[in-house]
Amino acid sequence: MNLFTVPASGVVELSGIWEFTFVPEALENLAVETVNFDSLAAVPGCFDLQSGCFMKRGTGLYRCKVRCGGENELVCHGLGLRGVIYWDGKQLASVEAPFSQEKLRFDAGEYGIHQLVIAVNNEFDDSPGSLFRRNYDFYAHGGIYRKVTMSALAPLRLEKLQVIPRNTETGEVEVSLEVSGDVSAKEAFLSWDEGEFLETLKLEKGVGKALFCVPGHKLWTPESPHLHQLTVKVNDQSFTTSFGIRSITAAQGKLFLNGKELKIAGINRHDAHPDFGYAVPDDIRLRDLQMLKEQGYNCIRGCHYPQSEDFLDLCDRVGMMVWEESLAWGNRELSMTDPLFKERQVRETEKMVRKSINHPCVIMWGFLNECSSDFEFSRDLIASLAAAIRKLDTSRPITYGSMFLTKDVCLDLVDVISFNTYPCWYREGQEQYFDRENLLSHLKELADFASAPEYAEKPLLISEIGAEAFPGDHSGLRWSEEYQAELLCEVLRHTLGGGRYSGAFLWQFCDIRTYIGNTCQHRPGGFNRKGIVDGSRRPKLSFKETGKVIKECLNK
Ligand code: ADA
Repeated sequence: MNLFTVPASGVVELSGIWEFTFVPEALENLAVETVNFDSLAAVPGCFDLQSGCFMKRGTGLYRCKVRCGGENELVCHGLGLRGVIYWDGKQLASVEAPFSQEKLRFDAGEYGIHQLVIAVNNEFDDSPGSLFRRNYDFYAHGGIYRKVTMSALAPLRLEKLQVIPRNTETGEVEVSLEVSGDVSAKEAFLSWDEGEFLETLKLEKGVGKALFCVPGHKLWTPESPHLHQLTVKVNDQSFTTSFGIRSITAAQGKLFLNGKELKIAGINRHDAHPDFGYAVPDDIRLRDLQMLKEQGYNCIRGCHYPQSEDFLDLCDRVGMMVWEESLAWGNRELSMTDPLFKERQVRETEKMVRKSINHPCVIMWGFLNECSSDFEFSRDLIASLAAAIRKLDTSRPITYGSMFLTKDVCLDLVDVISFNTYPCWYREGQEQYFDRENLLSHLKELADFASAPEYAEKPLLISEIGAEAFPGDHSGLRWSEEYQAELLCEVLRHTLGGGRYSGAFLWQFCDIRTYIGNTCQHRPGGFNRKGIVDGSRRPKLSFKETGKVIKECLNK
């Protein structure tokens, strides 16, 4: 059994091989004390990729030992589909939302060796309030997707340390600090980029907010992703965050990054891998980003759930912009009008914004991918999510991927119009070869629609578009690498080449595991094969071909 020790200060990652067992029962029926841990599993990891419980639904129980005592904080950076955390056999907390970062503070008891059990269940919840329904077109894995960390709580607890860039010319940023516990300190001391603690922030009951100019500031851009660091010291405790100075705005029908028009050469990326599920190692994430950067891609849509902090750190550092969105997929009236669904959507969307607000790579917030935005009944939830985000952050535009295109009745509620559309794939008849005219007339129809006075001020993006391709099929027909490459290249030429569009997010980076037989069409072998690389990241023709077009269009 792994034994981890929580240090006196700092954080310990509980990553490694834990004791494990799989049981077919649901979480409610579990008696953890009688469970026989007869196997091993990796944390992070998806248990339903392991032999023994491969592709099975039920509960995976993970156990490790932790040496610590007193008040502690445990952060579970994301699991799925739901979990319960036990400390020395007693239930501490439950995790309701997949991919969501859950923080819990608790009294670990006397200093010594304790037992931590995390029970993770991957059975489907078909109720209207469910966040991960069985018809979603990405596999509902069971496992501890992301790292689990622990730290000992000091007398002063950090609740919030936010840095929002306000002026790219002067390097002005807005710093918000909130601490709890011993809140007697009247000020916090600030140090930029490991310099001296020269500036102070007034605190009242542990809360303070003020504007500062970052000395010698440099802008964050995808080409030169400069990061700054802020350390705040309160009493003898200090807290550090990195941030970037850049602005992102939507105006006059365009997107602007640091005041310059921005064209999005984007791609949708599931943080998934056939061998690791959603527990994608950082090494692979970094290679994915490097591959995309080399082809000139500048933005990822993190479909369709909040991204891990580790991934966003990588994007900050390599200079890859991100559209981050909360978890949802194709939700219809039953969910869209369900009070529990709304409560969860608002809570999880707010959590995402708080988690990611300091990351300069995140340039847009999204939610509710392909919901029923063609009906008035969806307006309440969409408006509530937009309002919840704007309350926390007004420095980034808001959008959602609409599949209802010209029939959408909610586009006025967001800042950017984003269309998910599949011309030459789902929409038309059964043309065997790529029909360029068909694609272009469809893109033109959407652009004309978005040029009407009520939408003309909002930037227009294609947020999904694509075609499946079997690696090795060079027939030139549908499902071939050529067909996919021709379609995607034409989309980029059109959306990056001037005109109404601010660019496109192709669907998608890599082939992903989904289901063979559910409501989704055409998923041979249980994979969505619209990737420009396959699941193992082997490039298809479109990978390099789209890269050439991006470089031509963006003059790289
Ligand atoms: C939708 C959806 C994606 C994926 C895609 C497809 O637009 O948003 O998640 O399922 O279609 O491949 O059909």
